[in-house]
Amino acid sequence: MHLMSSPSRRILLTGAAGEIGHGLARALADDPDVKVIAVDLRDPGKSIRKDIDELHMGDICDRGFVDHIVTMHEITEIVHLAALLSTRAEHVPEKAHEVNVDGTFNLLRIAAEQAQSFGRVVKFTVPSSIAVYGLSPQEKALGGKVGLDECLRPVTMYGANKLYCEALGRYYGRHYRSLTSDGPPPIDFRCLRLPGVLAAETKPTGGTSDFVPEMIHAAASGQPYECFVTADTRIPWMTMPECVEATLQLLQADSVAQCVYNVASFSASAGEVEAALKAHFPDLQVTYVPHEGRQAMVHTWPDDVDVSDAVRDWGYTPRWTLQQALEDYIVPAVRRQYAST
Ligand code: AKB
Repeated sequence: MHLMSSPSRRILLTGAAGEIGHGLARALADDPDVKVIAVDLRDPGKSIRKDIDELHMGDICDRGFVDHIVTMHEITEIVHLAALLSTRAEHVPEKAHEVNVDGTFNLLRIAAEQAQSFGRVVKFTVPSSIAVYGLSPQEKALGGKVGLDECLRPVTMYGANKLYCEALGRYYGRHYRSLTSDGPPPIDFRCLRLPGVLAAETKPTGGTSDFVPEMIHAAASGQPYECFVTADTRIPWMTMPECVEATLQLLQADSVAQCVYNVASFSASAGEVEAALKAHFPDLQVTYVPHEGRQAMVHTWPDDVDVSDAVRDWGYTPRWTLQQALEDYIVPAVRRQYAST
């Protein structure tokens, strides 16, 4: 929380109650030049309240609600995290489209109007996902790193929503009203395509990459874990501190050559994570009972992604291997978490 009267960066943080929202709010809390105006449908809880300046509970699809907040605070940046993740979205695809696409469009439109009325560009940052990929079984079998523009054939509502929002953001950020406008586009759009994200402090819900975070939380709380994908299911990962750090790095970079960047730290299968976790939690018991639909979704996601654009353009550095991530962050943090509950 900041006492300074008018911080020059006024950030609207949507989806503040989610896992990344908590981490970002914490990381921004000590910057006296930043005011965080958090938005979520639900109360983010006590732990985040000390880190934010204001909380507004409401729906990002409600134009009047968002318009009022953006105008009242002369918002300079939007970090838009609110979304329905891939598994949840498959249960309610029309609702997912409303939140993931209409919500994003609403915010982009309001940000563009805000930029035009105050004569300055509004920065807009949003996470995308490896769900934008849709590898065929043959492409998946090849393994290895997939590039930014390869295999973009999402099979899920969430992946389709995210791929479209990447394009929509690129339009607002680079090509807005290209036939009639002679000024710069109103939005500085930046997007991180995230892998599975591993947080020790919070449990994920609604995602299809949840099998590894769920396994970690089961290990730390002494519960057996029934994994909904096969042991050889492999996707790229990063930890929550790395995700927050990369988001801040992208936000703070002066200018960026591309609108969308892949990030990830390591690639690991469910079975490799189980083996690595057993070095810390030898009693962990995992059984593999694949869920046909969720397995099929993850099977279209790459084993790994090419992050070289982010490394070159704004200094992204993957920090940890699986073993280092467990030793340096995940295991100590989950142990603390379960010791205090
Ligand atoms: C999900 O599983 O839906 C997300 C993602 C990979 O974007 N964690």
